[in-house]
Amino acid sequence: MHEIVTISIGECGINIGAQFWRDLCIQSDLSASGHSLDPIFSPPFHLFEEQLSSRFVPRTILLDSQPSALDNIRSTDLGFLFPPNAFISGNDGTGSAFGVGCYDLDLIQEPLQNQIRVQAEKCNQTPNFNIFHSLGGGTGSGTTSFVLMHLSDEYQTSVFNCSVLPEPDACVVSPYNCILGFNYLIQCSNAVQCIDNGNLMGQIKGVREINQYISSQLIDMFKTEKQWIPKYDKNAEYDQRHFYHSEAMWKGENVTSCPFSDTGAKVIHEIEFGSTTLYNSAEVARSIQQQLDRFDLMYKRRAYVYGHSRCMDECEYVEASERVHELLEIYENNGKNTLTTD
Ligand SMILES: Nc1nc2c(ncn2[C@@H]2O[C@H](COP(=O)(O)OP(=O)(O)OP(=O)(O)O)[C@@H](O)[C@H]2O)c(=O)[nH]1
Ligand SMILES: [Mg+2]
Repeated sequence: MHEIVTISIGECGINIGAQFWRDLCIQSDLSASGHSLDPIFSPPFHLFEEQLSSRFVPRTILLDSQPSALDNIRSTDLGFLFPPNAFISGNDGTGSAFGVGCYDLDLIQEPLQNQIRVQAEKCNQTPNFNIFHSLGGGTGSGTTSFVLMHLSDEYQTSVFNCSVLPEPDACVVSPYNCILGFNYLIQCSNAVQCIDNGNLMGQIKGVREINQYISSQLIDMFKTEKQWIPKYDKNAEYDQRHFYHSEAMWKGENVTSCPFSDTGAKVIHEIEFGSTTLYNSAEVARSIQQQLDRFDLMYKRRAYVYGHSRCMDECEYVEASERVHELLEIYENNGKNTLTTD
């Protein structure tokens, strides 16, 4: 089985990553510093690297454009779980701008690329990658897009994204970040689990509790030996890939407490992992459509474009909108009569 290197990007990605590793340590009988509490039981080797004296270190990188979220993790007991070089941060943040997160990476680009290489070299074969991030933040959308391009250029392996869609009252430019980020997900990711923050916030009180819910799903998926992430195929034609990616666009739902189960959206594909079932259905398109509608409306008026477009070419807005429209058309055709927008 391929090892999996997990990259947490931006505040949301780092918070979800922290919850994921904390829960995984508990379930794997590891202390918060990664020491085995039960020598007979081994944690999943594809997620942890074993070091001397029964210590297990997550195969992970935590990355942000500013230090605060990383400092928070360092100040908890998890600060001992991750080695110092797993933390990579810039100084200034992105000001919620995709373009800054994607193209203005002076401080973090080299350490990031080095650390990805170091992690990959520790694996027996080229690892798969797993990225946790929001689509509403400038780092979560923009820097993730940079990482996706880098992985696609250098590693040609499978990439899974756990992508948190912005809630309706997220930052005003979040629809820009979201759709610009989707453009790269469609081109470079093999499977995307879309987490609908707005929907979850209506069902679960507290961000920590939401992260616990997300983490429980991710652990179900990643502990399994199932090779469920679609394989990278560098020879696939763009059209095939496009369809392939849309086939692999998941909306994670826990069958026992599924907030979306009564919508009647046609299920295109479904996978079960323990108590978690992932559905690929037209339902996911509804949340993306809402972001796209807001994106198109704002861009038509060029609202906030001036401040938001630092470092990037404006034609990316047009390209991103076209590509996401194309994706949603595929869903509309697959889940006829089920795709309605409010
Ligand atoms: N589920 C969940 N959502 C979060 C969390 N933290 C932030 N978000 C959501 O993420 C979006 C904001 O993105 P952030 O991750 O804070 O931004 P960033 O990636 O650090 O990018 P910057 O704009 O550069 O700060 C909003 O939709 C927030 O509601 C979290 O811990 N859990
Ligand atoms: Mg941030």
